[in-house]
Amino acid sequence: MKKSKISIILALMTAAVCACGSNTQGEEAMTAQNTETNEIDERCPITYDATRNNVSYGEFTHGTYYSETCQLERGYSILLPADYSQDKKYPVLYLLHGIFGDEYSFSQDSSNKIKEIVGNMAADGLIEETIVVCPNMYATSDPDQKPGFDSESVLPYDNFINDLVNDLMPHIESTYSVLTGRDNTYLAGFSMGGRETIYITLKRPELFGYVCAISSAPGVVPTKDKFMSHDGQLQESEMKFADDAVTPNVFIICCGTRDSVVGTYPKQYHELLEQNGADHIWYEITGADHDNNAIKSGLFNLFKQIAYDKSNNH
Ligand code: FER
Repeated sequence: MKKSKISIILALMTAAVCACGSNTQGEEAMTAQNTETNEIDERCPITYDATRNNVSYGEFTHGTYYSETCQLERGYSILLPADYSQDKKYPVLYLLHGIFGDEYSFSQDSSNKIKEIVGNMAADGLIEETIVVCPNMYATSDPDQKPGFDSESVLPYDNFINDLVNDLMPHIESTYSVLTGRDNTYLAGFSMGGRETIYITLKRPELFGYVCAISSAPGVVPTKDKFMSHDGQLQESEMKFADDAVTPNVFIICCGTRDSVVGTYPKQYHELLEQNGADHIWYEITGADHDNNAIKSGLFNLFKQIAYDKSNNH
């Protein structure tokens, strides 16, 4: 056979294998290999952030709730599983955006692959089908107030703990068919959302069993960076759980090694938590900047730890 013919046949065979979707032996082997341990994978494996043609993914929709905290009607995006049904109950992940973001930051950026990661991991039976709620984290009662790099302009982010706990979570729990309690309630955030994730987790650890703070912004403790001076939500010695507190089953702090925005602040949080005896997992994503590589990694590893912990401990 001529060389050109052979290469055409090879190309067709490769295309046929690729078109088969996820149920190739290779991917199944990868699934088993990657997810039966609780080891961290620095990068979200391709098999989890890829669109598979045999999986139905959920879609984001938008909802509103009345916030007593802000005295305003406020919005959120929500990712319901494709076959969401009132006859089932689902765990919920609250996912917090970065500075200048809003409830559309995650839902309108298809590159973060949230739908795919959650859908693929559920399709493989690793995690339960999970609802993802993306709030607007700027909890102000003044509709004209805008975020910025000064103490007053970031206060509404620090106020989000009140809006989340007192207004949004009760709304979600009474509106959707959700499992409640800390083992079914997860919290994650990126950058400014990572900072608030750490703060909320330390303040209210009884509410969230599984937590991941990705590329967290400075300001949990006092510091000055290239953007502003931070008064600090907590003193360094307070960066821990209360002595008698129940603590998260999984608390991940992670960051890219090339983060050009928050630099080594996440590592500093890790070191403070370690010094103060607060249990957590710390890892770095080699080569990742302040970007979706870090987000995909954090979300994948959060769900992987949830899968492992729930099948081994809970
Ligand atoms: C800061 C550095 C980074 C800061 C916020 C950020 C409020 C947030 C970045 C992001 O959300 O992407 O000093 O102060």
